[in-house]
Amino acid sequence: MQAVMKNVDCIIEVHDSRIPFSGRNSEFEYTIGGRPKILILNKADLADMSCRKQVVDKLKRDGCSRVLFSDCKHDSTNIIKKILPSIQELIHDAGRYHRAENRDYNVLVCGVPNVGKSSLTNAIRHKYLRAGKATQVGPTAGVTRSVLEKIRVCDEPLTYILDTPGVLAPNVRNVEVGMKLALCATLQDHLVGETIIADYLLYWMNRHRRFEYVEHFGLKEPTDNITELLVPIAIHSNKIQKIRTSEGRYEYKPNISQAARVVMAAFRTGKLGKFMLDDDALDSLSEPAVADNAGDARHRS
Ligand SMILES: Nc1nc2c(ncn2[C@@H]2O[C@H](COP(=O)(O)OP(=O)(O)O)[C@@H](O)[C@H]2O)c(=O)[nH]1
Ligand SMILES: [Mg+2]
Repeated sequence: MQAVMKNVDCIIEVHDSRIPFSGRNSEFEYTIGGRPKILILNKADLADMSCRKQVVDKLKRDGCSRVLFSDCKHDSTNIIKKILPSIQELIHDAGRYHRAENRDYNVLVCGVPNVGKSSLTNAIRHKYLRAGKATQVGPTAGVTRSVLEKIRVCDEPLTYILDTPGVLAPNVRNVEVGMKLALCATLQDHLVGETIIADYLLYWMNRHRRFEYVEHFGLKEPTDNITELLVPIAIHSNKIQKIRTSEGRYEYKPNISQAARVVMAAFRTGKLGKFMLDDDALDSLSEPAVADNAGDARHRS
């Protein structure tokens, strides 16, 4: 990525709207060397947008002056149309001193795996050229495998997007960040373990009093025991495994990891509602500077 950087006029960093802070790699700022950058928070269709303003304010404070939310699946807000003009304006304002003689624009799209870089490139290309998919899209982390694809997305002005595979390693500061990244499928599931990811989701939902899973999976009441959630799901969705015992008999057991995959799929397709997994980063901001008594009590609880 560093090698192609000299021909790049602008960077689109793509990340997942449900985790606007977790996993983004600040070291990357050194690599882009002051080039104009736009941050696209994708999968907005799956994100709880009620704290959108707080998210944008915090990102601005952290140095991301241009932030757009996108949804490549439906583009209900028609944001795809606004991305290219926004980039062209940024490039124009930045002066392109190092590539002023070139008439074409090169935009590098980057971000951690599976946040929708290829989907976004395809959506922009489709908007301007009415062309089909130029870059492969996949549900699992790490689908774009070749080193770099240069894709023409617009003729006037001639604009190319350089789509990278997930060469940016997510910045996993702590276990919780790792679990959020795994839940949003930016890490491959088997690296963390399906049951552990589902258990984190259950913990997160209970902590936030988000009990949509109770009704969705037909439970009687909330639970904080992952087995109590997964066993009925396995039985109900016929995820049963045949196991041979040491005495040579066969036993049938609920397949817990397949049930965990059902839970993750429900989360990842929005069936459990919309989420802002990074709201803890926002809470600390909205904390009053001088805590009143009620605030203290809230904090202790
Ligand atoms: N719900 C939703 N899914 C998306 C969106 N954009 C991409 N996806 C899905 O996310 C997965 C990864 O997309 P892809 O473009 O391959 O990600 P990349 O690895 O960053 O290039 C695919 O299954 C896409 O269909 C979006 O805005 N909303
Ligand atoms: Mg890709």
